[in-house]
Amino acid sequence: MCGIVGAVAERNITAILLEGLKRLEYRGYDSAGVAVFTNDGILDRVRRPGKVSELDQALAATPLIGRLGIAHTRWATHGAPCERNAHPHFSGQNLAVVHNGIIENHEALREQLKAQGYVFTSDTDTEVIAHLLAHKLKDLHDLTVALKATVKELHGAYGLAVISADQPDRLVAARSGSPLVIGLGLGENFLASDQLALRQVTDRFMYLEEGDIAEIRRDSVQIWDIDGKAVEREAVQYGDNAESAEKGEYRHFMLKEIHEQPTVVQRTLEGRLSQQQVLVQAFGPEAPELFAKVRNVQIVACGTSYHAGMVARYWLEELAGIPCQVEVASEFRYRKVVVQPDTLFVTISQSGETADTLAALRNAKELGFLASLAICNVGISSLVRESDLTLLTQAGREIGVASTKAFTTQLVGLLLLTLSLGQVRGTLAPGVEATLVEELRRLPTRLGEALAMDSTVEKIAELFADKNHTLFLGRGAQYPVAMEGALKLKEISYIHAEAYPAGELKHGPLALVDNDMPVVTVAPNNELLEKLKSNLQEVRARGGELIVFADEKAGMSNGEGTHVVQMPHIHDILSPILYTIPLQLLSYYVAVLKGTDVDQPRNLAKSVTVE
Ligand code: HGA
Repeated sequence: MCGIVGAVAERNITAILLEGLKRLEYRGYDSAGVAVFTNDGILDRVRRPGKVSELDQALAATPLIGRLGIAHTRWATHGAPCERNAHPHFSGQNLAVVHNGIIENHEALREQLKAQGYVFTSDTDTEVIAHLLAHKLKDLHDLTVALKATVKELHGAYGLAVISADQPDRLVAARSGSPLVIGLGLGENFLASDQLALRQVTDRFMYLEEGDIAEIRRDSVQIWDIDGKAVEREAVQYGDNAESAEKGEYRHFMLKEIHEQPTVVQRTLEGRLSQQQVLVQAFGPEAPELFAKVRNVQIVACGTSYHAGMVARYWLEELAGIPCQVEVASEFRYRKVVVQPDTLFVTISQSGETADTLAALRNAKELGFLASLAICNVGISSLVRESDLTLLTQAGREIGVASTKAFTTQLVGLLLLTLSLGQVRGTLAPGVEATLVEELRRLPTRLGEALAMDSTVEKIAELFADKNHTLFLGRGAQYPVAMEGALKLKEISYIHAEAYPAGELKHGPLALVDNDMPVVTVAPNNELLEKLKSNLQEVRARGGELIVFADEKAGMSNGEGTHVVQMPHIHDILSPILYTIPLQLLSYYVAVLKGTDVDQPRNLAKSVTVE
């Protein structure tokens, strides 16, 4: 979703900006544009709805040649995807702005600026930034100083890049809730929302932190922090293969992708949270209006994505009070479905090309659903193209066939959906959204703590190497986590694994339990803990070996035949995301011990584009 590229150099920068946009295309967008301070001394722009290639063609016909410029790929949140709404936005002829994110107080600012005589030419929230900045410049004169004053009046999330024909010696930028990175060159410097966009011009980067303002000139970079204090940010140098399709220090892509989870969860949250709320428009400009009408949710997905949907059902009903059904796509598409009025149809897919999910979406269009929403990791996919609304997860490229980081980012997306629906419909309990927004902000750190247990889980894996069957148990929202744990183990270690809701144990599977059947359980510290503990006693009484991933406050400890791995404490709602991590690590290390082809397990494919 959305991308920013900027450059200040001694050479023509248009091709660099375009190449940067192309490198960000995979995120998904609906229009693109570029503004350049040309060698003729004017600020000029070209914008196009559709693909960067169309912008490219337009620029071939009307070249913009200059040494200072900004460019953008837009994924509309405020105003339809069309040329008029595409970035860069101008105020007058001398000031251009590109923006990622959402300005929540845009309506109030728009009214104020209109009253001051500013004329709006787009429906975007971004245009208010351009005019507000132009207004501040009248008194403050200096672009950097005016930007500092402007951001003080903005509520919401933004990554901003600005150029002015009056001060063409610099590119200025601001970050709050939407990432920006400065690319350092020799006698030239760059800016982007993701370093990937700049890898063709530099390998040295400086990441802006929350609240930072930057002034980037050809031969210098100055940064001020949220309190206005001049600061230095560390410059990092990457080797050739950072973030590319290389395993780096990791033995397998799967392990690399497991360890990327704090970063990609962080990215999935970026630009989608304000201080205390989820920004509903992150789901698209029509989302607030549509969400207000939703009375039911139908989720359809396959495999790991289906498990994400199962977790979401617990969240949607518990937090937002919205009835939710979840079904595997291959079943849904072939049965006669009764659709409740005002039902939002939600699909989940990493690739956005999963054949059954896509077919289910196409069928759903005939069935009278209110609207369709895709939670997907690939912006240029059929699922995204064919859905009314989209939330792109930002997991980056996932190469391991067994999905890991795509799953946890889907969960984050589904929790954002739950809070958005609850917010718009006014069904959340007081304070819940603010608490969970704060917890979501802390989530990457918690995931990092869970990943630090890597070597503990590696030891536990030894218990499985000679086993042929395993049982995974969970209660509540941990039941789908147990299902996902069992699926991972099956997929890559070829050990037969089944998941059960722990309460179902004595209704059948207990008959299988003996000392050859390890039982894996996830036990956060919630109101179901005592019931779960009783289930575990039932297993121990039959000689079953227990592996329990338990909250550090759950009061569980190692005993004969019981191996307890203490997990960092986390808010119960977020526990399915955290407890997924040790189960991923467990299946990974069991597979390594068994010597299977971890990244490309037998008989399986990454993107299931056939039925
Ligand atoms: N809210 C702005 C920018 C959205 C965005 O981040 N797009 O990529 C808009 O709707 O133009």
